[in-house]
Amino acid sequence: MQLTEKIQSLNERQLAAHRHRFEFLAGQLSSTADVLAKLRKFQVAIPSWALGTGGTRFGRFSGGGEPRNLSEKIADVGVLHALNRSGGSMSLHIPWDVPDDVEAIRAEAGAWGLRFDAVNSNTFQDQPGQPLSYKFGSLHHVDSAVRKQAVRHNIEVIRQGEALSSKALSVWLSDGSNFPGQLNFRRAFQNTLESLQEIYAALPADWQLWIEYKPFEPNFYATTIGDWGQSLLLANKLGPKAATLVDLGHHLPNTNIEQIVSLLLMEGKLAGFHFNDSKYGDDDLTVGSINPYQLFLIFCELVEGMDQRQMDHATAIGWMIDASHNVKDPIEDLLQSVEAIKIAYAQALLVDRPALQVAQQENDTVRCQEILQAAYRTDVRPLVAEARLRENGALDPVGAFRTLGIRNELTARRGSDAIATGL
Ligand SMILES: [Mn+2]
Repeated sequence: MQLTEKIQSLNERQLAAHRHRFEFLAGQLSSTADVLAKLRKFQVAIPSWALGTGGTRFGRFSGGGEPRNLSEKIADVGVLHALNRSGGSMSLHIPWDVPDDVEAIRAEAGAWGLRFDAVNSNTFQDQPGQPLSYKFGSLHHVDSAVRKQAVRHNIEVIRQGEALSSKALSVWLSDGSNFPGQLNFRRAFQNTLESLQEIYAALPADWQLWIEYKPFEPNFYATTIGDWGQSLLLANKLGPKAATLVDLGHHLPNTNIEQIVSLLLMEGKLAGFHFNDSKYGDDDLTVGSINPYQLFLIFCELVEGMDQRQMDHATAIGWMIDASHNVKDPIEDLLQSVEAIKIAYAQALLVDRPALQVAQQENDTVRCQEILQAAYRTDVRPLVAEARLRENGALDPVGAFRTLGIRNELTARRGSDAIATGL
């Protein structure tokens, strides 16, 4: 039996209970059809680097059956997408996932109904045989020869992405300094700008350059693109094809990320998202596992800001997960992450915006909170499940993954000591 048939037969067993929950919820809402249509369209790109067990600098504990090459990573995302019908694209990391045979890789992805989202360059590590080292940075390096090498790599990544019909290059730099006095901030910024200008010039007409920021790690004194202001400064100087990418884990504790999102959207400079969750730093935990309320508030700003600019929620910006799983099955973790994103999105769609606007205008702070939290405290899971059902996905993706014994099957095929490439 094919996977989709197995999913359907599991769904049949759960259908009556689901119908009951869904109809109870739909009876309370005025916008069910609209929310369902938006949920069905909404897709989140799965990163090729999140399909194996992650680890920390202290150790890594593999789970078995990890994908050993790009084809197997595509198959894992294909399974995930078949289960939740919301992971219809992949974001590749170059050079971790360079396709040997582009046509074959395109065909494999196509067979699972997947496309390729933004490609990610990597100048935070040295690769075997690389002439010059990135130990002291890449695009900001004091030595122009190192900068040139890093620029060439990024242009090469664009070419790889073009072959896969990607439309964006995502750049995250680890460039920075560990000690005061190590670097001239202004010169580092200028070097970065000039390097990015060369990369920008190599972008195809319909491509974008997404600039990610991060306050610390691996450098612990200063990061050359340390926050959204520095990223936006670069994006504005580069031009209309450049924008700022927000990684939820790349903020200092208690940063008001929803406000950042609101203003970047206002400026037309929000490239997209790397979703994850964190307690302290760049913890890369399952989306919505620590602070689902913050995720909801971010989606409130996204929905409000995108509607203001008449942007298509599903396609106008990049939606990606950037997480790492140390103790969970990576596919289960990703299923949970996508679910958390869709729940937050659905809740944000339920906010009574006209009423909120009136309450804001009247400085009725109590009413404002009531309106937001009425949406947040609505259990939208039956709505998200119904959207999935209508796309022939599983009513309960994690449950289906377990009941169908998918990990055991993968482990039997790939081995219990298979280790994902690239991490
Ligand atoms: Mn990221």
